[in-house]
Amino acid sequence: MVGRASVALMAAAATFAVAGCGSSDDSSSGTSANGGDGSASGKKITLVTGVKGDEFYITMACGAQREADRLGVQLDVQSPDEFDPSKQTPIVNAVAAAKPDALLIAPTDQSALYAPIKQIADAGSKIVLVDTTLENSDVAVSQIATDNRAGGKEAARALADLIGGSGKVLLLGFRAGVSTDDLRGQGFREGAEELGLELVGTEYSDNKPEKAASIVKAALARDPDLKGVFATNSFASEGAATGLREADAQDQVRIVGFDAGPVQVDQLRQNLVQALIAQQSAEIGRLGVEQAVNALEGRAVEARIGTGSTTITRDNIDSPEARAAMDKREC
Ligand code: T6T
Repeated sequence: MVGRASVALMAAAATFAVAGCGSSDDSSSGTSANGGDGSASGKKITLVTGVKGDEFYITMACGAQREADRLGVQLDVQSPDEFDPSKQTPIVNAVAAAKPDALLIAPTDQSALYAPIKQIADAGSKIVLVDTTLENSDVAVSQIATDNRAGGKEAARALADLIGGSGKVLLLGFRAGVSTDDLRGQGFREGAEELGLELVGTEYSDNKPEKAASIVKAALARDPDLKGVFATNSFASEGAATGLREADAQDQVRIVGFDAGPVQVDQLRQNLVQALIAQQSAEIGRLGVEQAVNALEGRAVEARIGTGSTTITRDNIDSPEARAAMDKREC
């Protein structure tokens, strides 16, 4: 049983080196560059992301790696094959055995990851929650995330603009019980209500573009006068655009998607998606390492840091702000 579990873990836990992430101020001197006493220098930090191959997390890991290089700490990045607590938990359990000095993690469920993370905190590692959070975040010294509720509200505003102020809209989430998704949905519902949009339903795509495409086609069959979709992450947005194209409804239904990875930006250029709410992915990773090092050096730590978002449309897609907010496939 143990053997089978560890083989599965090796297959699932993609440890990727973020080599080549170095910034212009790379430091290999091993001394702390943040004015601290350098006691964190050489310490080991592990970052566990939500899923492998997702440009949001790749970009976040790049920001974390640049900061780790700058501060002279070691960073190891691990990612499950799927955005699923049952895939992420064994990785966290293996990290516990390795006893890192600090763990940065994006929990894939608000409650299921609590116990696995707590065991690491109880063993003395500093925990920083990045991107997603836990219902009970007392295990963490710091948490850093986009203001997802505000982002969801902004999505409602952008969608209302695109559909002329009124009409039927669908909320297409990626997984209930994930803090980012729950908060984006909450903000969207609040915004839609304030603006008088008619919400016809909330559905979840399980982080699978194919499922998002089917959901959108079924929603159109139920409500042929559907006017808008808010897709709460990159995979939901990608699939929603595919679904509308397959239903030949891309001229009738407008999409606002969260995240701005390469596929989403292409879809925006092709007018298959009309607005993207982009996160400061690299900055979330950078702040995560910064706060972990502060904790390791006994310095003041910020319990909660909110990062902003940038709304990208075809009007500003080539602006420096929009380009800076786009996620990358590699560092
Ligand atoms: O939207 C991001 C992230 O913020 C969310 O928690 C999970 O999905 C993404 O990684 C995008 O795919």
